[in-house]
Amino acid sequence: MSKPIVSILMGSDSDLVVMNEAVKVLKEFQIGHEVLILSAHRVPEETANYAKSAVKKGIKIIICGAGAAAHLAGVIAALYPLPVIGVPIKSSALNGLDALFSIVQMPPGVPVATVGINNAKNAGLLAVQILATHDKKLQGKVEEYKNKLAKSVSEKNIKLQKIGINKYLEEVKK
Ligand code: RP5
Repeated sequence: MSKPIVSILMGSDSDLVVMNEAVKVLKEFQIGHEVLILSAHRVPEETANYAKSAVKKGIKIIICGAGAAAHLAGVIAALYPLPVIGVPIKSSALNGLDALFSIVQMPPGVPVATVGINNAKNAGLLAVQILATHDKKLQGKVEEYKNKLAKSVSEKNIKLQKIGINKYLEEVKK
């Protein structure tokens, strides 16, 4: 894998299963990346140092996943000048709504592009799309990905019309 240009950060190793969906996307599109556990609350200085040194290391986008009082993405965005994508993680009694509000409600001037609760896959795809704005080859791969997505829906429709709702439901349940 090439030099990391996207970072995937998360507040705890308990976020890893969710955040691995972003890792999978970056692997699929062959984007160099690094994965680290950093916490705005538990290791604040290390987190700040990472944000301050990321540009020098060649990092172009940082994806941050955190649950509960999720401040990781906001703290990174306060110190890092390039795009930050936040993934709210469902890890507390409030089912991720706490993390969603903590990540999305940034003050004007410090944006965090926030995806849906636990939707690390979309965070990975958004990072790829941002990189594709200045990379024609990558843009082609994103177009190919979207065509495949559309094709899979068409195939589902063909099947649904062919076998009917009841049989389709049986197959989906399997
Ligand atoms: C957050 O608290 C983490 O991002 C994680 O989602 C949650 C729970 O962390 P652990 O207690 O499992 O380490 O900071």
